[in-house]
Amino acid sequence: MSGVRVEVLVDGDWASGSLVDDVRRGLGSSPLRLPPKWLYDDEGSRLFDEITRLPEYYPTEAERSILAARAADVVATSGATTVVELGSGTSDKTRTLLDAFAGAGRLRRFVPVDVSEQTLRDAAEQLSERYPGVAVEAVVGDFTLHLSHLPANEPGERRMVVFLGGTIGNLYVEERAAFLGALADSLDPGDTLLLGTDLVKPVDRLVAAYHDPGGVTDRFVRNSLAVLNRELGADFDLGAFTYVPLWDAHLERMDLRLRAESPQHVVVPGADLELHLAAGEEIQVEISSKFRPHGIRTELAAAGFEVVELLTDEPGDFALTLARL
Ligand code: AVJ
Repeated sequence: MSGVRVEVLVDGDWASGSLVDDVRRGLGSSPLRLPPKWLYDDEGSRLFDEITRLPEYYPTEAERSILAARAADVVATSGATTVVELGSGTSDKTRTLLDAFAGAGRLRRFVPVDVSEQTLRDAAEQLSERYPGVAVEAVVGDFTLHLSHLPANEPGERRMVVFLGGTIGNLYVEERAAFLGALADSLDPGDTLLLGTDLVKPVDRLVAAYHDPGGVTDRFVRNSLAVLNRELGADFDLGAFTYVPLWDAHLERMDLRLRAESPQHVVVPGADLELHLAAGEEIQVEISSKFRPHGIRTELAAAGFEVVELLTDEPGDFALTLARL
């Protein structure tokens, strides 16, 4: 018998429901923006995977190196027996952490949470085989909406929520506060959060990480328009836009945009929307916030978390923070 259980909290159709609301809200007002969640259809997920292997894109390797060096330590300090992973995807990097848990004989349950049902099911089966005796309770859901559905602690046990890759940087500062607050509400005292955040660094390296010469990141960001064409019957001309990766020095975030090079008239029938873009007008497709240790501590403290360990890789490019409620 397989030790996998899957709970489905979102509609099986990837783009159903909130895509329309998100597009109405984001493209129905100015400045124009699209939530980054919609970058990850099958093609987007494939392109993102390619990004993580680009030499310029340092965060994946940096985070992996911290996990490789410190996972055993994190496991011991957390005292957790359940690991919940938000936005788990293939749970690739998480294996290092789960191996350390399993090696310490501590892992009872793994709860991967992701919106991509098929990726999640495949990962859950593989993980269940790799860790026999561990209950894999996958949740197909949106981690910004479904935190209250996480499985409860058994008496005397603790959970650790892991949120890796720097994905929290996709959220605006007020969204981050709401997310961390909701997470704190769904956890018990003693539960921990392991949070990956990319760190502020010289602008040339930041921009290079989002502007690879082979144009993979360009295709990834541009794919958002292809998603709207396919899912909502829109008629965006993908070639009429230029990819613009900006470093916003004031807000300390990468700001990834698509700029219309000439006036564009676009219809989005599925969202009952008509757009008139002026030449030079931009759509913000993703932000990727960069952090400083002090800011990480402050934002976590505001939600009620206390930082236990703030670990960085050797060059100080990326941070993994273990915080306890
Ligand atoms: C998956 C959100 C962490 O912000 O670096 C990479 C996404 N976008 N290149 C990031 C991304 C363009 C990535 N996160």
